Amino acid sequence: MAGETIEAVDAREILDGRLEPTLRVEVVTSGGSVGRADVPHGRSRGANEAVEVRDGGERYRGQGVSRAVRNVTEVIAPELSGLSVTRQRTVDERLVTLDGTDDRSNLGANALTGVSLATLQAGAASVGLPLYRYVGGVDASLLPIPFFDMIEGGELAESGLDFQEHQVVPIGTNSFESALRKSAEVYYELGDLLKDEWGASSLNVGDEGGYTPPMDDAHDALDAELRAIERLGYDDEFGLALDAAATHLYDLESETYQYGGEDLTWDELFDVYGELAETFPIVSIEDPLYEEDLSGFARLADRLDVQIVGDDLFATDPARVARAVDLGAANALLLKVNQVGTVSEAMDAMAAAVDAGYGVQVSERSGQTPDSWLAELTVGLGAGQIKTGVTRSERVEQYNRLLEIEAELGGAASYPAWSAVRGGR
Ligand code: 2PG
Ligand code: MG
Repeated sequence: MAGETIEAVDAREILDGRLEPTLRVEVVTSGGSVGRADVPHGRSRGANEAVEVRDGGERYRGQGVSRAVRNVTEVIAPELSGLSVTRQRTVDERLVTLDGTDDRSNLGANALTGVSLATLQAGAASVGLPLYRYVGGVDASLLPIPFFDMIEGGELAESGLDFQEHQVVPIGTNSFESALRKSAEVYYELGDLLKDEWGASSLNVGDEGGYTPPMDDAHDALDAELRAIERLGYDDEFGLALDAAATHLYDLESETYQYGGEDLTWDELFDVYGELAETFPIVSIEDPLYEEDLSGFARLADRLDVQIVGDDLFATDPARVARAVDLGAANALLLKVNQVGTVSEAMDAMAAAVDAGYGVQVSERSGQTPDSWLAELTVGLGAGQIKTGVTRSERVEQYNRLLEIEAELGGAASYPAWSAVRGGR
């Protein structure tokens, strides 16, 4: 049976969870199958990410995406018409060629990401499979360990904390359902504790639905999380983690990190991580250093027995992953499709990481919608780790979809041991 071909590609401007414009792209096939995808948008972005096209001007303070929409409907759509919808790589290569730039700034990483993901969805629909099974085949059964950003700082909140995310990680349960339930209980308990000790304004949430207590020391955030876990008797089932997002703490001129009201050298910042890792049950640190310090990432991965995740470091770019892997920089990849622009390139970045024995954590952006392709893709790729915030519907829908997938899989579903999926093992 000949597969279905792409008949139409459409796009519209919609708003994400921060009420900021983004694209919703729809691919329709010759057989009437429909694939739809919403494009995520980051705030704490790295310099090596593929570039979005935004309108500028006054509309939506310059953030409108009508130009990117036209790039989809007028430039991309006619070129994809007639291609087999299940030939994802052919479609993605066509998108990259059509754009013609290294940083995707011509048609826009937002336009490319939407078309690439909507093609993936339409491909899955055309063969009657859920996305996770279409991507992962009959073997797709590994649920991810979720990283919950329960206390926010950095670019994503006004708490006063330097690090961006202080995460709680259920590494000792035996199903996704119990991991989610126990994490939710920790979230309630943490809310009570923060309200008592740091005031009711702590309960205001940041971009990813985590609390924003008026703290300025990571010790306080991690300590509150740990005590909430202990009060519930879950000590053996949780670890803690950080996204330092240190690119945003780094001052290029003085070559120091602005942390705790001081300018820290690499060695001083390293001591901060060393001390935190000794004091708290930290299992993973994302972007502990700024995005170009590859040798620093290698030294940290060597010296600390925790997972070191590269976000801005890799920007989901297969070439950057290959270069870093050669040096032993970090030991896990944060995978964000829109950092690179197409699903195939993100898969190439993952393959390079997995080949080197690195862990892989599939990640949201701080701006997204309830479209749950992220949950599907994570299971399809068998990554074993996901990061998608805490509360707010655009995050909770990912968890709800993962619950459904686990139930659909029944006895075939597996929830990983941390030791089996972590980087740096
Ligand atoms: C990060 C992300 C998501 P943003 O730094 O990891 O948590 O932030 O999407 O704003 O880049
Ligand atoms: Mg990050």
